[in-house]
Amino acid sequence: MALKEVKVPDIGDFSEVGVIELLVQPGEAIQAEQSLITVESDKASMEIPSTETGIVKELKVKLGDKISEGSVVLIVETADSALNPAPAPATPAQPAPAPVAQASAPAAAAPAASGRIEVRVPDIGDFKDVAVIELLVAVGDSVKAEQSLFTVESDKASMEIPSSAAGIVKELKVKLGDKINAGDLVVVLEGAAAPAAASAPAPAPAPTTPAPVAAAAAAVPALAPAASAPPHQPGGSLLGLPHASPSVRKLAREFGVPLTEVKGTGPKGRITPEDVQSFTRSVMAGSVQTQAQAARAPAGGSGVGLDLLPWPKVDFAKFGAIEAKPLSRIKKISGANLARNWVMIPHVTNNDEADITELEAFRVQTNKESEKAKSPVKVTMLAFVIKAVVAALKKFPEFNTSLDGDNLVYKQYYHIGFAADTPNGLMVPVLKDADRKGILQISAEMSELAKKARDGKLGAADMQGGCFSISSLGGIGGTHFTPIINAPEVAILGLSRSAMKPVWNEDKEKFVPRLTLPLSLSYDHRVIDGAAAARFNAYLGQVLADYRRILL
Ligand code: CAO
Repeated sequence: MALKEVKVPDIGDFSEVGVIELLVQPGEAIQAEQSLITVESDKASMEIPSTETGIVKELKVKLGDKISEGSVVLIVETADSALNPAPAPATPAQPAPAPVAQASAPAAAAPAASGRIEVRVPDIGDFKDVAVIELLVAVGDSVKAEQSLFTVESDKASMEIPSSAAGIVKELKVKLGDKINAGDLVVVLEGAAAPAAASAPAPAPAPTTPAPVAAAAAAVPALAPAASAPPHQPGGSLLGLPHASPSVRKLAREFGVPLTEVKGTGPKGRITPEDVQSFTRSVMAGSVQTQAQAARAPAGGSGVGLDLLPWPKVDFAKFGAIEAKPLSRIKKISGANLARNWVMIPHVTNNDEADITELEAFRVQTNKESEKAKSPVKVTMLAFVIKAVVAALKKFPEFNTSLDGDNLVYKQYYHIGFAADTPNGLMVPVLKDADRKGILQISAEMSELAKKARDGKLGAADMQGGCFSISSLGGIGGTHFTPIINAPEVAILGLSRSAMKPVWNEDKEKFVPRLTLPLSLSYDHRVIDGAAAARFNAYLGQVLADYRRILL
C-alpha cells in the first residue's frame, strides 16, 4: 500500500478555476482516468481525471476552491506496485481535461478581407473526433468575429467553436452529431462587412487556443427535441442558457431531459445530477410535463409520450402522524434507472421451474466437504445458476446482446451481474468472465463482491460490463416475481425460494417429492421472442436438473 497525491494536470491556459462538483468521496474506490472533480470558469467546464487507481483517503479540495495546474486534488491509497503497475505521476493517462483557452483566439480562417471566407476548426488540443451537439448559427445569419458558431462536446469537456471572421453565413459544413477535428472546414462566410477585429488574422492555427467553452451549453434532448435550447444565440451570448457541467449535460441527453426546463439547485442556479434525476422522476410521475409533451398532448390524452395523470398530492399528516426521510443516494440513482428501464423496455416474464433435487444434494455435499477441509468458501444455489446461465447464453446468443440504435451487439464475453441487497439499497455487482471460472471461484468472488456492496465499497468497475443479471430472492421467499431488466442488457433472471413439490412420475405412475426452483425470466420483447424465452428457461431448467448437460 502506498499513499499518493493526485494533482491537477496541465489544463492549458486555465488557472484559479472554481471547483463546482466533487465526483468522489473518501473511502470510495477509484480507477485511473475516472473523473474526480468538475471545474468551471466562465469559458469552460471540465472534469479532472485521476492518475491513480486505489481508495480515496482524503479530499484536498472542496466546493468553491480555486485550483490550478499542480494543485493536489486528493490523496489515494494505491495497492503496492506489484498489484497495481500503473502509477503515472502528474500526467494523466488520457488526454485529460480539455486544454482550454481564453476567448481571444478564434477559429483559424483563410485570411480574407471580403468574398468567401472559410472558417476552420482551430487547434483544440487533445480533442479528436468531438461531436457537434449544438448549432448556434444558421445559414443567412450575420456573425461577428469570435461569435460562437457551434458547440462540441467530449465526455470530459465541452466548448464552443468561435468564428475567426465576420460575415454572413453562406454554408454550414457541419450538422448535429458530426465528429470534427482541428482543421476541418466548418462554415463558409461571405464577408466582410466586418469591423476591423474580424480580420485580425488568426495566424496559422494557434497552439493551445481552442475555443471559449460553453459552460452553459444546452443539452440536446434525445426524447424532446422540440424543447431544446434556442437553435441560435445571436452574438454568442450564453446568458439565459442552462448552467450545467458536461457530465450533467450528458446525463440529461441520456434521459432525454430538456435542460432548459430544469431548475438548477446548485450554486448560481447550476443544474446538478440530482436536478436532472428529480426532473425525470417528476415527468415519469406525471407531476411535470415537458414543453414538448404539453405541445403535443391534447386535453383528452393522446397516448403519445407518457401522457400520465399527475402524481397524487396527498397531505398525509391529515390522516395521522408521519415522518419524511430523504431517499438514499443509491435509491435515487437506481430508482431513476429502474423507472427508465420499466417504461422504455417492453418486458415479458416467462415463469418456469427447475428440478434441483440432485443439484441441491450435491451442493450440500460440497459444503460438507469444504467444512471438513476448513475451507471458508460456502456454495449457494446462485453460483450453480450463474454457471448454468452461461451455458444457456452460449446456446441462445441473442440473450447476450444489447440494442445499439438499429444494431444488435452480440457479446463474446460472459459477465453476470447479480442483485445484492445492501443497507443503502439495491446494487448490482458484476462477476466477470463467469465462463472461465469454476463454482468454488464463483462462490468466493460472489461473496467478496456482495460484502463490498454491503460495505459501500463497490467501485464503478465492479458494476460495469454486465451481459445478463440475476436477482435472487431465494434466501428470502416468494414463489415468482417480475424482475426489471438492467438496460442495456436484454434479459434478467429472477430466482425465488425453492420448495419441495409433488411431481408426477410417468414411469412409476405416482407423485414423487422433488425440490423445485422457480425461475422468472424477464426479456426485452424487441429483441427476444416469447418462444426463444421459453426455450432458454426450459434449457436452464434442464441444466439445473442434470448439471452434466453443461459438458455437452
Ligand atoms: N431457495 C431456497 N433457499 C435459498 C435459495 C433458494 N433459491 N437461494 C439461497 N437460499 C438460501 C441459501 O442456501 C442460504 O441458506 P443457509 O443460510 O441455510 O446456508 C440462505 O438462503 C441465504 O443465502 P444468501 O443470500 O446468503 O446467498 P445467495 O448466494 O443466495 O445470495 C446475494 C447472495 C448477495 C444475492 C443475496 O445475499 C442478496 O442480497 N439477495 C437479495 C437480492 C435482491 O434484493 N434482489 C431483489 C432485486 S429486485 O428489487
